Amino acid sequence: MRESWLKLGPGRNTHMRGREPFVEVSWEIAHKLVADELRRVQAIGGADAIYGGSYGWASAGRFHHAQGQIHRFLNQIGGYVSSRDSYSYGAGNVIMPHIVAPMDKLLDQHTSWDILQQHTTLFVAFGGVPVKNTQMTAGGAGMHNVRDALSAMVNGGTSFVNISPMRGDLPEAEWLPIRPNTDTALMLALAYILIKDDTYDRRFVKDCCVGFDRVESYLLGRADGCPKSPGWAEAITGLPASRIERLAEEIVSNRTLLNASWSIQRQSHGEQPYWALVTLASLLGQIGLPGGGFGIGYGTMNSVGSNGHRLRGPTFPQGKNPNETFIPVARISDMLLSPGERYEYNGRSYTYPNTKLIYWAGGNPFHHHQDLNRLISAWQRPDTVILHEQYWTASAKAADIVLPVNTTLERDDIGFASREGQVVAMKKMREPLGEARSDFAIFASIAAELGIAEEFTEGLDEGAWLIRMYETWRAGAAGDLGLPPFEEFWKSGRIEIPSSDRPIILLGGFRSDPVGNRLPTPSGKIELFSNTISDFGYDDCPGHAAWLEPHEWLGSQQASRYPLHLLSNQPSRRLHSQLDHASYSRLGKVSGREPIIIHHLDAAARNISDGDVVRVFNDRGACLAGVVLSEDILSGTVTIATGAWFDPVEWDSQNHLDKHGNPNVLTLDVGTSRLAQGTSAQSTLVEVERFDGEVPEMSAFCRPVINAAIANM
Ligand SMILES: Nc1nc2c(c(=O)[nH]1)N[C@H]1C(S)=C(S)[C@@H](COP(=O)(O)OP(=O)(O)OC[C@H]3O[C@@H](n4cnc5c(=O)[nH]c(N)nc54)[C@H](O)[C@@H]3O)O[C@H]1N2
Ligand SMILES: Nc1nc2c(c(=O)[nH]1)N[C@H]1C(S)=C(S)[C@@H](COP(=O)(O)OP(=O)(O)OC[C@H]3O[C@@H](n4cnc5c(=O)[nH]c(N)nc54)[C@H](O)[C@@H]3O)O[C@H]1N2
Ligand SMILES: [Mo]
Repeated sequence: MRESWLKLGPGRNTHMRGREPFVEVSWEIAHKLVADELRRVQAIGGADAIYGGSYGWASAGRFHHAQGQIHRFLNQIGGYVSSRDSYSYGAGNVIMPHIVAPMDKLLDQHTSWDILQQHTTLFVAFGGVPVKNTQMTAGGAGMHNVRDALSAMVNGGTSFVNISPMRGDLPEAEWLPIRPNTDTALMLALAYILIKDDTYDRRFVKDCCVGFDRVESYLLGRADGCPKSPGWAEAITGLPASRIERLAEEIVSNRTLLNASWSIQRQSHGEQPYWALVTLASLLGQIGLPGGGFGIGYGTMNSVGSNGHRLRGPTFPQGKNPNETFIPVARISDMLLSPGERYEYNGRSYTYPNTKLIYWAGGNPFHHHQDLNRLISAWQRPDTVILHEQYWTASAKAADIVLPVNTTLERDDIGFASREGQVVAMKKMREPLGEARSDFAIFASIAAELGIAEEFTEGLDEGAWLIRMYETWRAGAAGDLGLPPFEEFWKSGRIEIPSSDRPIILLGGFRSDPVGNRLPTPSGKIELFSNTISDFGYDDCPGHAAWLEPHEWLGSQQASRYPLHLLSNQPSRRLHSQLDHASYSRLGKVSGREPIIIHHLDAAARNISDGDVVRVFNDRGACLAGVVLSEDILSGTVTIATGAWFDPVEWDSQNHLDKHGNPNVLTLDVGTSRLAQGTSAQSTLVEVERFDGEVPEMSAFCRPVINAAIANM
């Protein structure tokens, strides 16, 4: 427990979060204090006073998944404020159902690599197909197929074009180094050429789309006097108009797959690149053909493009949240800083609740959220912050009550992810370290304090829950697979789930019968123009795909002060911030700091050499990083991967230096638009200078001060 919280009570000295000693207490005291505090907060503010959005990955099987545990618990005690959408594809999640279909439906149907291999002759990748990202899948990867699939396609003669500020996103390809955040302009110009040259697919547009006229008028510049021509796009994207012209010819004359990473919608107006992608693919008319059309996420996770069985896994029942209040997940600082304030989301107006208590399990907001200095201020608002963790992450250091959780190696679980072809008996490898307990055991004890032990556990222990979950699944969702009973499964350790034998082609059914297989959009067709969105009246998300300037990019005014565009992509040596303290991640550091990739020319202009420690800064914050010089990044762009443990010199909101290199001290905390309110992390400008002073020692991986145990109170 944070010292002031324990000695003085909730809400006291909250500005000291992150810089005060902790005091160790027994589990019994901790359970009781948590239960009492939950009761107190419920009495003064109801479910609206408890933020339990608890976004994050954790790392577990189907039972110990922290999100399932915390949400079941909070549902049963009376509800909480939840979070919607994701940091992964917040903008995509809201825009796609309006124009094609929900993201999860689309991701589940992505044309499998074997079909692409047979049919695709040109693969155009906005944001590449970074193989580093396919090391994982939510729930656990099975066979890693993407690297082999890419090689097979290259060997089979498929051409690849990598449209990205970084060559390494798809090294097998021709590299078109695009200025960050300008993909929409390129896609619109390609669509413009298809219309101008009359090479677009009139039949597909007529049978499968609505709203072509409006888009045509916009592209040709009838509406705004500005044709979205290759010359127009050259000025924005930095790619030569002649190359854009040729690319338009190439996509028309090939069986072309147009892929977009998720990163390109994690930017201001992040709805637009996806709408523009769907618009371009519709004009091309290959949607629903084997190997043609669009993809949204080849190269984001191992499972995208696998031909594994689409199947829900065994589930730990969460029940229902009796409280309807939610926030779009990336609006957490806004919520904490502005209770009672109104905001727009997806066509409706909402009010931020007044948060008194944050309860988190399985996430690291002081890694994942944008503008961490702003988050520090926001984090001081609630009376109490409770967090379950395995490690002393920055978020744990900034909590009032930290409940130590055991790791995946210290408990039994069932491993499963859709399309990964297996279910795994995740057997405990050793006893938990120290007094760590599972999230389930912790919630069960707090539930007992609150008098609802039986509701939470249903009388089952962890082992009995695994059996129930497996058997319910075996008889239900997995009924067709003929799986063995639990005991046999557990003994065998792993069961393979056969691949699906039908070829999977994204939107193949819709293409062959657009009326019989109508899409879940209002028109049943692809909406190149959406009346629904247009009627929302948002100038930051109009009724069709449009080029809208990002808040920050190389073409904006701020670029004169902060001339480098900072990208923060997924790290190749870890999953987000997890195990950053372990040797594999630390081996990737440069001069002890998180690497920043800088182009030779940008470095030379600043007198910076390989291996230097630099200060990266803008008006929102500053961090140190270790320089990696490169020619494989567009000059004017720099990259720091996410996930270096946040390590401020001082834990207050005065924009202190982060000693380690977490890009989120620099990123912008503004919603993508009023439509989706997703994260705009990739729309960030910075400056970089050599750090000539004495480099401060890192403390990210040090424990906070923990005072001796208090036996009873
Ligand atoms: N600038 C920038 N920021 C980004 C992104 C970006 O591209 N740029 N990407 C965003 C994206 S897509 C994502 S998904 C987020 C990821 O953000 P997070 O999901 O918050 O990141 P993780 O590091 O995976 O955090 C998981 C935490 O759960 C803990 N944990 C593991 N197992 C358990 C368990 O069993 N129980 C409990 N209680 N805890 C456990 C781990 O120790 C770890 O601290 O980051 C987002 N942030
Ligand atoms: N190893 C590893 N793999 C992971 C994760 C991890 O933490 N570690 N996290 C997983 C999670 S939760 C998610 S959501 C996915 C995310 O998947 P993505 O969002 O697709 O992955 P990123 O690595 O953020 O971005 C991919 C590339 O996009 C490029 N890019 C960035 N901005 C732009 C732009 O404006 N235009 C263009 N054309 N390119 C741009 C960058 O060069 C970057 O390398 O990755 C998953 N895979
Ligand atoms: Mo993500």
